[in-house]
Amino acid sequence: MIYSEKDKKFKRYTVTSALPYANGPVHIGHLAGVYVPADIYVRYLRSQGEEVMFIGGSDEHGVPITIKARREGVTPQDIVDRYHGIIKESFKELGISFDIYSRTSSPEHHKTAAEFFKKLYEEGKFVEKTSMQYYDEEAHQFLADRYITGTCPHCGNEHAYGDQCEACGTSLNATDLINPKSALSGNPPVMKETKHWYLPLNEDEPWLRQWILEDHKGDWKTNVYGQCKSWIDAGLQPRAVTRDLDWGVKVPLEGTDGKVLYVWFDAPIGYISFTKQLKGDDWEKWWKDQDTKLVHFIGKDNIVFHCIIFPSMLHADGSYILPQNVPANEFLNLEGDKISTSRNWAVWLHEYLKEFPGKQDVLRYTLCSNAPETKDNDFTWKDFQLKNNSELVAILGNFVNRTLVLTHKFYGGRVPVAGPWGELEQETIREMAAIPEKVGRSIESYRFREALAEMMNLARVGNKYLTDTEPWKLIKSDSERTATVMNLSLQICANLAILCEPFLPFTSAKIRRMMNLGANLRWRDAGSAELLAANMLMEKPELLFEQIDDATIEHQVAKLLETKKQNALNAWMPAEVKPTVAFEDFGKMDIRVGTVLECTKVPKADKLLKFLIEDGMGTRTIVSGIAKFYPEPEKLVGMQVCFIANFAPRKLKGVESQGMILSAEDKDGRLVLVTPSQLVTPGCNVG
Ligand code: B3M
Ligand code: ZN
Repeated sequence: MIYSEKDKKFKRYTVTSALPYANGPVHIGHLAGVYVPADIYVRYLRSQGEEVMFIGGSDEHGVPITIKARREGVTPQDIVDRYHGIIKESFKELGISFDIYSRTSSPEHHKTAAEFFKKLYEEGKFVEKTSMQYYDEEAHQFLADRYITGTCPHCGNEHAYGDQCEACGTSLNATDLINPKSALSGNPPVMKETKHWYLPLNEDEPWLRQWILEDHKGDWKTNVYGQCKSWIDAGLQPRAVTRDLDWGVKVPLEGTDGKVLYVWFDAPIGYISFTKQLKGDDWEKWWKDQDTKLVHFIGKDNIVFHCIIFPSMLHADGSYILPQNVPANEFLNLEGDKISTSRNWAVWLHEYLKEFPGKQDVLRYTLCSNAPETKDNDFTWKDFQLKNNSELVAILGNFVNRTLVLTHKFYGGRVPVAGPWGELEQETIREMAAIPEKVGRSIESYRFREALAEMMNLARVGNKYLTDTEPWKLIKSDSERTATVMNLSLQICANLAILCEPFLPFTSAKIRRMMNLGANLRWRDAGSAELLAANMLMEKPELLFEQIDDATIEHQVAKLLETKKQNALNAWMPAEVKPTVAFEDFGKMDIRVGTVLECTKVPKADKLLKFLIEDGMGTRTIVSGIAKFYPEPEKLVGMQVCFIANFAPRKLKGVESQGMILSAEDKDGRLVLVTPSQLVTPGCNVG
């Protein structure tokens, strides 16, 4: 029974999840924002016996993919083949239960997207416009925004892109950039005329206003509704749906070589073309029947595309339904910092799966309970450990395990016959019976954190019941009542198997296996205390969850710290040049070359090396703080170094140092001795 749809009962559900760009693997931000909630939703609907189709796939077009390919010296197809494979496999392993996971580089998709465009073109739904755009004369190519760099007019950053300055976050037009340069040839681009097709969104404003701001007031999430409202209130502009680029769906018109559909035009059509791949001739009812409920799961950066542009495309065609809801989440941060692919600041799904085998549900649980539903949220490894140890292990795992262990101990694994329910049992059953509807209502309103917490409450009810009745003691005094207690506890376990399935499918399958439940128990059965017949045999219990220890967590945190260090190195810049000095001032420094005669560690000083230097006039002792970088000082003997010969002598750890040896400090803080490129006479001057 669907709990929330008072006005309309839908016959079937088309559920889509944003198509990740195939230019990198999937990380926890994608999962928490889109795929985990979408999967919970569809698993729940299936358990409700609803007819559901869950669509996913890779978005394989767009400029970032062509740029990455160029950088690596491979084709865009190579890039998307690589990441499509990784993404598809890792989703599957996490139990994201797509009915199809396809890709937009497939011929079927190209055909569907081209036909969609063609139809709108033939019906005069586009506006044709010529405009001046940047062109690279050496590469013979129009330049997409990302292919132009230049100086940001707002902050002066010299590496701003044609669509955005990443230093100050301002969104730009390519023509705003000062000193624009082509990323292809490095040359300044020229302006050249080009023709494109535009979707006249300005004409869609009245019906969009009615449909989103009136009809869906109160049922779309406030973040989604708010973004749409500010777009519409600001006035919608015609939007180009073609680009000068050679990677993408070719514009299906004569004389349009070198033009493709804009990636945001073709990608959402992917939802439709994948449906055709999956359903064949039967595809239309999933997109054109008013009794189908269409729901798009996306991240917040995709709101305008799914709430305004794609609906306008569907509306222009005229034969499609529009989404009933577009539940978009905010962003998930990682350890207090924005997740970033380019800075490698992420927990990558495929790596997690390798490092935490069998722990898919722990990640699903953590991401759902922490999902950024109403505001940005933070993932920390400490919290991951806490959620596992004090919730999954201590509450859910503990209840199911205690129940099954006692059943084996007392009854050889068979469900005991219950006597009449007492007052405590009736109260417990009442609490249990109320939970499925609470969980269902929350899921249907896209409040997945709340839904998960309600599901866990059932395990809490179970634990409390065991604590109140203490069957491990009761068995000595009242075996009949103990049988009742154990029967009801087992019934609660069976209920948990049903209710946890959308969130924790692997755990649900494990409970079902241990309890011989089979797959036919569905949502409609939940809430009942008669799911298990007396004498049914339970398998030997295994732990549902294991403790995660501090060392495991520390290892993950250390990995992130290493990334931070690497990023700092990558961001390294030479120090600013000091104020000018006069030639005479430089001449005051007496820099010379000397040959190392002896080199030893200074006792009780980890940083210091003591050099004995042949300086042409005799020998001198110099102490230098580079011991950490030269662990075998004896190997320096015979080498020539540069030193300041007129440096005032000073005592270091009891040794008098008569000069200063020159070394270069590299970006990682390493000190490296400066040495002449050929052997020279000791004592000669450097200048
Ligand atoms: N490829 C954008 C993104 O990952 C995107 C979604 C397409 S959904 C049709 O942010
Ligand atoms: Zn800027």
